[in-house]
Amino acid sequence: AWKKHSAKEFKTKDQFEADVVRHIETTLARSLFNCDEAAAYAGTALALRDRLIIEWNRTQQQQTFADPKRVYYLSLEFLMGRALDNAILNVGMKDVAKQGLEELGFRMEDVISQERDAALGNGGLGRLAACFLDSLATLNYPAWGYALRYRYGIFRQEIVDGYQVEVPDYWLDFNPWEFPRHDVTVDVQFYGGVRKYTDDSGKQLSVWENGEIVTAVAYDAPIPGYGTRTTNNLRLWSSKASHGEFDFTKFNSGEYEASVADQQRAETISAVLYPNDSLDRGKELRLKQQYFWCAASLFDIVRRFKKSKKAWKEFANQVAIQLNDTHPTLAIPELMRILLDQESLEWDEAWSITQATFGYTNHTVMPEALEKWSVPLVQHLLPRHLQIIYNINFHFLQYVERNFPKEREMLSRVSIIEESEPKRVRMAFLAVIGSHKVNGVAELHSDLVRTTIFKDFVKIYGPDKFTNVTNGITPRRWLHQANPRLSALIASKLGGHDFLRDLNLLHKVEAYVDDEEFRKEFRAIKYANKVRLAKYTKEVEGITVNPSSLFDIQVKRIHEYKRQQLNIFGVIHRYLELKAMTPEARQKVQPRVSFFGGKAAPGYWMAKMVIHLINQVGKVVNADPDIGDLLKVVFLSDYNVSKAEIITPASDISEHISTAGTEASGTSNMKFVLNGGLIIGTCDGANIEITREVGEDNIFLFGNLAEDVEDLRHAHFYGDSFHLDPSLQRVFDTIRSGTFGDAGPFSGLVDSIVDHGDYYLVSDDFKSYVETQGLIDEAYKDQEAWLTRTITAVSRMGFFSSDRCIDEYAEMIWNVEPLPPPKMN
Ligand code: 26V
Repeated sequence: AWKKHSAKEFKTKDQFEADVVRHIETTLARSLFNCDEAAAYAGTALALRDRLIIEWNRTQQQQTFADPKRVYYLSLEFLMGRALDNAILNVGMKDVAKQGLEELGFRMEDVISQERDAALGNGGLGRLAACFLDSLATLNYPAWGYALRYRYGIFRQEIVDGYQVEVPDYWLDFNPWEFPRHDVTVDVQFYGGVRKYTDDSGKQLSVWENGEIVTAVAYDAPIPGYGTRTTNNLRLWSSKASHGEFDFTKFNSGEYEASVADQQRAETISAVLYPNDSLDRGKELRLKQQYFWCAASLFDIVRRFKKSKKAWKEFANQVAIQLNDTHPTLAIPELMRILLDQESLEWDEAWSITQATFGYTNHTVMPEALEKWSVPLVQHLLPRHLQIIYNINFHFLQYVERNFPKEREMLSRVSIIEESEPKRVRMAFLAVIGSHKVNGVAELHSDLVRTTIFKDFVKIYGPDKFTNVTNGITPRRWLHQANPRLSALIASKLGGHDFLRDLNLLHKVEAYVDDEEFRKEFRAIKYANKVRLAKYTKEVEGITVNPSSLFDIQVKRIHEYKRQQLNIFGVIHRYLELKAMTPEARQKVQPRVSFFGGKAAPGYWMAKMVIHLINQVGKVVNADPDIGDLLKVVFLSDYNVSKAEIITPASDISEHISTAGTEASGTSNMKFVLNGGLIIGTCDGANIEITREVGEDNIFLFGNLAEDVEDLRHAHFYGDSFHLDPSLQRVFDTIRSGTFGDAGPFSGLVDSIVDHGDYYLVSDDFKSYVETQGLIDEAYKDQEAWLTRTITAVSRMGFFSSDRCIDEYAEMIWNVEPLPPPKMN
């Protein structure tokens, strides 16, 4: 009943065309006669935006009027990618736009690819947030995202001499999707001090004062749902000096330079996305970003709540705030500060409101990624918040002491304050204590959360506070948009595109697994997608690959725990085996292309050396006349969301091979299977649930299990002398001999395994990895059986929609209901 028929309302292709032309000629002041693809993109985006804005405004009016409980998703990262294609799809104008553009002499694909990615994120955590916004709008939940408007998103990656070089990503040149709200500002304070005073009624209060003020300015972006008029809001905060252009007092007294410097210092806060996704370096600017964003968002949320004139006890019935990892944890003491110092609530009432409001999602159990801020730094930057944190800790520890009088050692283990030198605030503990629910992102991960990092807290609060919500992906972008032909094939059999809103309907595809016509088209689609990637690879990386080869793809951030090194060692092993074969033996070999892609954090040496090794191996292997098409190695530079849309549908096999227990979920694993590829993977993250859904025959699992990791690590240090599989030894010898260029840069990689305990268990899993790749080669030769497996797997992927995931959050964590979309008239 909530379906809309916007294509009709949005009139005809002629009107669409007229709008595009009008925008090109007036808004952009360009002539149609020298209209290039960039101008065509701009005109199209602006024309579409006009339609979008109407639904957006109505949705917001509707939400203001109905005043339902809203969800606020606080995430420092939203890896949105391109907006145009998604907006066209979601407002139901695909055909109109395509035809209109054709008449103007443009191909839709070319126009769409003019847009720069909005790359405000590092990897999985940021892309998950973007999928969630899509699902929240599609399911008609009243929801806002809050983040920072970074001037620079994640860096662009260039490969120079086989090494990663980072180039700034200035993405705001032309961004038709954001709307500055110069009237929506919040003044945010830093530094200063706390003064205690007694009010008229004799109550003791605190005030934080004499700090430095920076102004947050709101920029809004519309988030259209698919097949609904609901268009939600993503609000990004930009920082500027509180006195506007420059400080007039300073300016008038001749300190022009100082006033400009002040201005720049303020703008630095939202200048750049931190390109790390694991190592926490505790930089002051990062803490400033976090507080700036939390304070502005909380002020905005509280302002909206206060308009409704409801009592404070209603706050958590009107507001659900989800913390995407610990990055927004300062929102907890900030809400306490507002309730205590500005609204004069008593501690207990303020605390119960706060706890009922927040939910916290954990995305990693790896110790080096858990945020801990030094107490002196917090004291300096946020003196009032430190007091509140100490108070929260005091109340919490008292509770623990009362309930577990015999376990005094527990107190120091669970304290928010780590007794190190200097002392540090454990943000994850603060997030757990200040939230009513804590969730992990896949079953194994949520189990590890409960049994490792938050074990004591399960005992303290009981098991119900901890839950699992397995991640998902939006089928709009990751099926329909990335793989339109597969989406069309499925639609032709299922009688329409309803599966894009209810992905469980995919199960009906399984009925066609033996349908010859269906199989033929399914196979042709996969081949076409491989041809497209081959073409891209030739154009961009200058490497020729044969689309009939098995396409093996590993694209994700480069990290030791994700084990791209295991993959490239396996590739080297394959190369050595091929070299040792007779020409006759080579005839029987399954040709393969190994694709890699992903960014390394700029300061992460090991990750950068992995990139270098991949490129060096590629140079040698790709030029070896003995090898020809039997093996090619490609590093796809600057992996991002829009490139993922080309890469994902082209895989036969994708690699998700993290050390068991280290990858919280993974989401690209879901994308690849949904697009008709199979997985080689470890028993880690969501791979386990994917196996349960698609069946053990339709996935290639290998390697040690999470439960054995600790013992294996121990054995590396204390066991009998370290012994390497001979084939891995041979790989290392080959690297050391200089076959892939100067071995110097690679010594760290090899030594980390041979001399430094092989923390990620590459040596333990190597043999089983190589054997499993052998099974894949054999299985791939039976193309019919392979096709059956891929079709079966696709039909069983319904569970991994982010729509399912968002419904689970809504029910188990937020207690929110959808709001019927606005009526149009
Ligand atoms: C941590 C840190 C630490 C301090 C420096 C900046 C920074 C930035 C991001 C992070 C978060 C790391 C956690 C993360 O990205 N986890 C990934 O989340 C995905 C979505 O749940 C999941 O699929 C991946 O398995 C998980 O690695």
